This record gives sequence, structure tokens and C-alpha cells, in this order.
Amino acid sequence: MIPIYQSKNFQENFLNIKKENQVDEKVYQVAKEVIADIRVNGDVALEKYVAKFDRSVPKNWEVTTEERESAWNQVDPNTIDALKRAGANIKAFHKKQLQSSKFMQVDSDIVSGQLFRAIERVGIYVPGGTACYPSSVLMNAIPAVLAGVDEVIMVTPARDGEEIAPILSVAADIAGVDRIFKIGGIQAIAALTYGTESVPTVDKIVGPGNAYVAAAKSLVFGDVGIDMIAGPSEVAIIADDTANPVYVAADLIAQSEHDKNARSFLFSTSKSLIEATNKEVEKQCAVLPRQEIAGASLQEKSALVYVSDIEEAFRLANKLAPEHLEIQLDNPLDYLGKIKNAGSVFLGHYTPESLGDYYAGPNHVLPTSGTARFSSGLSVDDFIKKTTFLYYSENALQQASDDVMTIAKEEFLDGHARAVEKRLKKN
Ligand code: HSO
Ligand code: ZN
Repeated sequence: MIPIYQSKNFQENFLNIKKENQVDEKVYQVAKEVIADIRVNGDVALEKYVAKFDRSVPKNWEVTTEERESAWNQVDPNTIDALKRAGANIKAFHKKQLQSSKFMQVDSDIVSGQLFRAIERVGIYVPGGTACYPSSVLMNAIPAVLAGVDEVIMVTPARDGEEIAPILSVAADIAGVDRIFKIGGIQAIAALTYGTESVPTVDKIVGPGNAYVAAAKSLVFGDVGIDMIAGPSEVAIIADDTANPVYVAADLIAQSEHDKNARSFLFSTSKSLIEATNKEVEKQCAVLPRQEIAGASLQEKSALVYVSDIEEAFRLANKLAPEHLEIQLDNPLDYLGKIKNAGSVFLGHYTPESLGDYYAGPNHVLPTSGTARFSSGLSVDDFIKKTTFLYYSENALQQASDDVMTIAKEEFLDGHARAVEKRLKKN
């Protein structure tokens, strides 16, 4: 059973709380030590930590072409076809995000603009444990490849001996990943940041990971770019009497099966929908393989919230800024204008979040824990740098000179003023 809240209680319990420190000190300490060791001692240290922390120690760090080819024979052809179609949809969606460099102002005397250039090398972290998701390989690598990144390098720990999960290798091929290394955990983040004899450095690391990986990413940030540090997954559903409780319950459960800390919310104007949803949740959970995880998330972290009208539902959802927002109302497109804060939105009774998680095109790497108030899901932009440029002719500089020198002098930076003055025509 998911606890039922009134709008006011929900706000007190879920919206006005201070964030807990997500990663504990001991985890940071371990990460610091491993990173420092690999930074200084390269492969020797890397080998030591792979042996200590990863489940198996491969002889060859890098997945060979032969291994990548043979992975295709180890995955069900139907799965391969589904992944290819998902890859095509994700590619088509992200292609529309590409932009060309901009000449912002052009006349004969002044030219300015922005050069859009891809990051040269990107590392993609892929967990190897239970959350070993080929969909995440597609979601992280496809925008990088489309952006024009020269080299996309994936890291993931080997399982039972020499091999990485074949489905991850196939997904990597579909997405266009250049190289794969069989390394996981803190040691993978350290190796990608500082390089070792066998692992090249990258300029940015993206992809989800456990607490150790998250700690390592935040420690190396600055020496390398990172994406967001994702918290537990969330969904908020806004629904009224037109919604089907079977669908609402299924979507709450889908989110909650990710993690005991996942959070699933329903904001509804309908008491009967809330009651029916709770009954459905019980029924559907009883036959769910991951019922223990989903059950913990639903009972301890989730809420069914009764609201007086749809406006109130949107107000709460915007304050929550959920990673995923579903609008299970008739004519759902009419409500787009009401959305201020959400990672990704799913409209109508037939657009479950699962479509977005796997297949339709939008990215599933999204801002969690309310960070959708100020950030966005992964896109081609995350792999692009924008370099501004400027050209002034001699005449244009003459015209701007007084203003520039005046401001420079106000800042007591005479050298700046003189850099203009030296170029002025002497009459
Ligand atoms: N809902 C997850 C993504 C995912 N779902 C991967 C299934 N596989 C976070 O957006
Ligand atoms: Zn999911």
C-alpha cells in the first residue's frame, strides 16, 4: 500500500526537507586513496584495484574486435532488432538537437560568433552489476557520437572471468562506441581521468554508477568534465477520473522497481482513482519479480496525493521538479504550458515512461532530486563546447576605444586601456 496524503501533508513531508548528504565520508575516503594511487602508479595500481573491487580480473583490459564480433552471436536476434530500432529512434530524436556554429553579427567591420566544437574524447561508465542496462549505453553514447566526439570510450567491469555482458557490447556497437575497457568502479573513473599505460585519458565522463563511482566522479571533476550525479529515480503522475488505475499503478511500480529509494507519486483530483490505484498496486506487486525492491520504495518513499484541482497538481509537480512527469489526463497536450520543472514528460494514457526509458527517442538520463529546476536531461549539447570569437577592423576599434578605455580606467587596469590606445590612429 502506498501512503495517502493531502496536499498540505505532502508538502511538509516531501517538499520542504533539506537534502541529506548523499555519499558518506568513508566512501569518499576510499575513492580518494584509489584515485591518488592510480594517478601516480598507472596500470600497476589499476590492476591491484580491479583485483580487489571488480568481480573478475581480465588478462586483457580492452575488449578486442573478435570479442565484440562474437558478442553478436550471444544475444537473441529479436533483442538485437529491438535495440537497433530503439537506437534508430534515439538517433533521430537527438539529431534534431544538433546546431551549427553561429555568426551572430556580421558587417564588414565587426564579426562575432560562436564555434560549436565537440569534446574530443568521452568516457562512458556502464555499471556491470544488476543495473547493467544496454538502454543506458544507447542513451549515453548516441548523443556523444552525433555531437562528433572523436573517440567514445566505454568502461564496464567484466563478469565471471574475461567477458563483459555481450548485450552491452552489442549496444555499444549499435551506438558507435569506439573502444571498450573491462574496468569498473572508482578505478575506471581514475584511469579515464589521469590515464594509465593502457587506458587513455578522456575530457568528460558520463554515465550512472554506484556510490563509489559517484564519489569518484565528484572527486575528479575539474580535471575532467562529468555529467550530473544522479539520485534515485522518480516519477510523478498527474491523473483524474479519466485515468485507468491499472495503468497508473503499473507506471508507479515500474519506477519503484529500480531501487528501494526510488520515489513514485500520484497527484489526483479523484479519490476513487487513488483508492483503485492502491488496490491495483497490491495486485500487480504480488506477481512482480522485484516485489521486494518495488514494495520498499512504494511503502516508504512514495505517496498518493489528493488535490482539490488540476492546478494544485501542477503546482505540486512543479515544486517537486520530478525526473519523469506523466500526465494521464484527456487532451494531455493542452497542459504543456503548465509545466515548469520536470526532466521529461509523458503525455496521455498510452505513453508509459517505459517508452522513454528504452525506445522512443528522448534521453533517459535525466535530472533527479529536484534538480530539474535548473538542469536538463542528457543531450547532444553535453558533448559540445561553444567557443566565442570576435573580429574588429581598425575603424571599429577606433569607434569603441573611448568606451573601452573609460571602463578599463574605472577598474584601475591601465594596461588594458593602453592595449587599445596603442592601436589608435595618431592625428
Ligand atoms: N528510468 C531510468 C532509466 C531506465 N529504465 C533504464 C530502465 N532502464 C532512469 O530514467
Ligand atoms: Zn526505468
